[in-house]
Amino acid sequence: MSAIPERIRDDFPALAQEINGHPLVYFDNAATTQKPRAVLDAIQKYYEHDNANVHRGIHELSNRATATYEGARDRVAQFINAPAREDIIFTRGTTEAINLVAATWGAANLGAGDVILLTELEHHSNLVPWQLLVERTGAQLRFIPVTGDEGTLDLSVIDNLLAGVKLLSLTHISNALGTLNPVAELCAQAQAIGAVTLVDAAQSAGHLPLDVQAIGCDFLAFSGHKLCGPTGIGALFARRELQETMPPYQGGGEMISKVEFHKSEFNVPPHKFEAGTPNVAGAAGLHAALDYLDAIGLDSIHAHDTELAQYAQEQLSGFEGIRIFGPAAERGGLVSFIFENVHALDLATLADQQGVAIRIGHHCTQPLHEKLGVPATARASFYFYNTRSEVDRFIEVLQKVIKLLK
Ligand code: C6P
Repeated sequence: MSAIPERIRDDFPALAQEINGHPLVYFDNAATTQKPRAVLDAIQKYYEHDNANVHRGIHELSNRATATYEGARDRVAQFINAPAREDIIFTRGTTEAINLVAATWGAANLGAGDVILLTELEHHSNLVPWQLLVERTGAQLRFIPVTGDEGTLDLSVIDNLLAGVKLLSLTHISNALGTLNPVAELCAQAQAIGAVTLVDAAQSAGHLPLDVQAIGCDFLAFSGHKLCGPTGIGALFARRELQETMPPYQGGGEMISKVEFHKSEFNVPPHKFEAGTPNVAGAAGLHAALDYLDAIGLDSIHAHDTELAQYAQEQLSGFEGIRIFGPAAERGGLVSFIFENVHALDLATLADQQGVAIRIGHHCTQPLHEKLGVPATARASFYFYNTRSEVDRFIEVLQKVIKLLK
């Protein structure tokens, strides 16, 4: 097991607390991650020293705020190896990024009968925006099926599924099952037939090295809060050629170059897609988070997370009456499960009483859960600050809880 937690655990003030008289075991990292001091300090420093509005004033503070915001754009571009800083549009997170693509590129390019190919693994954020677009345009949805509890994509009929597809939009890592999808291969196949591609990297950004040029996608979305950054900021990578063809998302300040009473001219991309005062403090925090993660190393983080998931899966498989979901290999750092005759809500509530934080429910993948035939699963999701002894504690708590509930 890697020595990462030993080195960095003290950087996270929230992890040092007790919950219900027990040391916190935070295994809800797929929902949101805890924040290191470097991120908290960057946000505080911004508000204490540099706070102003961006792109407007000629005064010192406004220049500093602009430098903070635009510096974060450079940092995001570098983090995902985008060809240019202009490829990065700041959003509130993954959800807004995907809605932006649906409302702009989708509305301008998809019409009646056009096919949008998704997978059965998708989070509601990569499903509902397309359903809304289908209602407006008459386009249609098609799904790459999952094989079963192991949650891998059934790619045996991918050529048939790709026929006539205009957009392929899929998750990189499933938040519900942990499946790591072969996004580069699928994007290449989709692009070979002229389709545009979007990768939902909400669960992969900050968890493994991301390279949009190696993946070869046209769009990629992620959230800052899932990689040690603050809530309310995320990014959309959008290839510049596509941005040029996309109508604006929202109207307002910042996104215009000239406004008359009856019409307006728009700012150049990516500013055209960033109406209103942006989340500068969020950008400062995101920048600090990316620096923090790169100093540890994304390869090491991925190895650590998947090792913990593997270990947890092994320990869980010793329980009687357990059903474990997700693939054995090619996976992210989480494990989902249910117990026969045990309500997931009872399980999570009793675990919380012992200081163990896990998530239960459909994890915003209701259709997937329907397909698996379960209303809810329990999910333990790991990050680089979690330890093997926390997994041991989690297993010990589960043993107690299951005994109590059965
Ligand atoms: N999944 C989870 O507990 P936002 O809310 O915009 O930051 O991220 C949305 C989102 C999109 N795609 C995937 C694959 C996700 O996992 C998420 C967020 C959280 O699994 C909250 S439901």
